[in-house]
Parts: sequence; structure tokens; C-alpha cells
Amino acid sequence: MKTILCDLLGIQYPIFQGGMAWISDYSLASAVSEAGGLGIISAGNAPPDYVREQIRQTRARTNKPFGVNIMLMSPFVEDIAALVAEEKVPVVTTGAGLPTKYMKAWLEAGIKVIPVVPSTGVAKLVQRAGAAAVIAEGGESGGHIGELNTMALVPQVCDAVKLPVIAAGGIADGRGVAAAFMLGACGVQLGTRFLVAKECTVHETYKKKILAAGDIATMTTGRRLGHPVRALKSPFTHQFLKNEMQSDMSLEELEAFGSGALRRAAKEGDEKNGCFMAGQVSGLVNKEQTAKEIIEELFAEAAAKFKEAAAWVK
Ligand code: TUI
Repeated sequence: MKTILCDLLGIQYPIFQGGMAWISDYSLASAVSEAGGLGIISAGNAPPDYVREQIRQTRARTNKPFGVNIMLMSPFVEDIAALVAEEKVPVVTTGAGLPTKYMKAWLEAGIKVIPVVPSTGVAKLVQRAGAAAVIAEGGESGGHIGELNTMALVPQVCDAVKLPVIAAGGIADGRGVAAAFMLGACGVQLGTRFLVAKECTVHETYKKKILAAGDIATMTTGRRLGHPVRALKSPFTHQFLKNEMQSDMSLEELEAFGSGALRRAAKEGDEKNGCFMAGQVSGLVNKEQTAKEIIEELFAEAAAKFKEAAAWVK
């Protein structure tokens, strides 16, 4: 299954591995790129030296295209923005904000810029600024989410811009991939499914929790802070929600309570104080596989779905 996204980026399968802060390192990104998708290193809140080393390690393991995801709320965002231009990484994806002020420098460095957009307005804005494509990520996804869900967001973004659209949020198997294409997307981005990839170096406890999770295992917190986050229900998320509802807790105190929680989950497997960000599809993710197995299975399933569906039309 080849789409214009494959030609645009020089990849074999139209799939991105989502940039997951504290999780998507060179091990996962290089495995996904080698398997024919687009592997993405997450800059998250990390300092530039860490990200530079991740880029070098990825380049040492694959000659294929890869991306760096820039979390725009990072305290190091200015330095990371300069770093990716200096390193001339093939693709930059962005999340949690507007990337427009950095885009001129990235485009001058020959980088393909592919922002996550939560709405048609943001999609149009980044199209004007020179984006090569957009990722329409619905609220089924893990981590920081927008207002709309994938089913409503993807077709509206497809109508709003002329760019290739990559669907994200709520996709974990071939049915999801096929559905995303039916909504008008020409590619998909998956995070949660790649969290349990063999090459993913996240803490074993995190993987076990995803594999054990069911359909109603996630919840959102952080609405009072203006950035809702989806994560597996846990002692941390329940306490966060309680704090959030308590009007005597200031926004600063609430931010401080949440600070470091994703790192504690991803690096330490801290079941009590960690925040295990994950998508609603956690219930569909039931086995650990290599990145290559995941990608090949997804597209074999999607192709079978399309053949089945074609037989319904007389
Ligand atoms: O960014 C993500 N997912 C993330 S970032 C992250 S790190 C974090 N940790 C704690 C609190 C907050 C963040 C964990 N997961 N996905 C991409 C995404 N981008 N989702 C939503 C957006 C987005 C929202 C608004 C993109 C642009 C945007 O622009 C409008 C504006 O008002 O800035």
C-alpha cells in the first residue's frame, strides 16, 4: 500500500511512529525507519545534547529517513529548533503548540515540517507557513490531546487543506489504518502500539500495563491547566483529578504535582507516582512484536479489509 506520503518522504509504508516524550529514542526510531516506516525521535523536555546524540545514534543505525518530534512547550524549544536545522534532519514533527515561528529556518535547512494539528484553523495556518503535510491527531490518542476526536477531525482537516493528511489517535490495527484512509488520510501515526515494540526501551512495567489494559483503562486529566492529557488510570491520575477539582489548589501547585510524572512512569516504572500516558486503543494492544512485525501486520490487515470491503460494492 503506497500513497503520496511514501513518495514525499521516501518511505515504504505510509506510517509514522509517534514521538513519545521519554520513550521514543534512537532504538525505536531506527527500527521503525529500517522497517520502512518513519521512525521519530522525541525531543520532549530533553536538552539539546541528548537530542543531538539520539540523532547521531539513529544515523549510525539506518540510512533511511527519520524524524524528530519537537514538543513546543519544552523549556529547550529554541535550542532544539536550532539543533534540528543544524543537523538537517529529514523530517520535523511538532506537538503541543504552534510551530510557525521556527518554520522559516527549518524550511531553509531543507527539512520537511509536519505539525500535529488539533483543528482546521491550525491546519490552514501551518499550510500557509510551508508545512509539507499535517498530522490530524484526535483525542483518542495518549498524552496531550485537543478537543476533537479522529472521526470528526480527519475529514474536516482533509477538506480544509491541500496537504497530505496523516491520521492519528485511536489507530492500533489494520481496521484503524483502513478507516483512516477512508476518512481521506494518506498515512497514519501510531504511538501506543509501538510502545510495546521489542525495540522500545520504555520500562517493562509500562509495557505490561498497556498489554493488560482494556477499553476503559484511560482517563484525561489536566483540563484546568489548559492541556488535557490522556493516560492509563492509576493512583497518580486519580489524585491529579482530585487536586484539579479542589479549587484551593493553585495552577502552579497543580503543575508541580504533575511535573516529572511521565519520566517516573517511562524510566522507573513507578506505579504509584508515574503517569502512564496511553491511547484509548490500549485495549487493542495485546502482544509484543518487533517494529517490522507490527508494520507488516498492520498493512496486511488493512489490505485484507479493503479487499473485503470492495466485495460489498456491486
Ligand atoms: O503533543 C502531543 N502529545 C503529547 S506532548 C506530551 S508532553 C506533556 N506532558 C505534560 C503536559 C503536557 C504535555 C505528551 N503528549 N500531541 C500532539 C498534539 N498537539 N496534541 C495536541 C496538539 C496541539 C494543540 C494545540 C497542537 C497545536 C495546537 O495549537 C493551538 C494552540 O493553541 O497552541
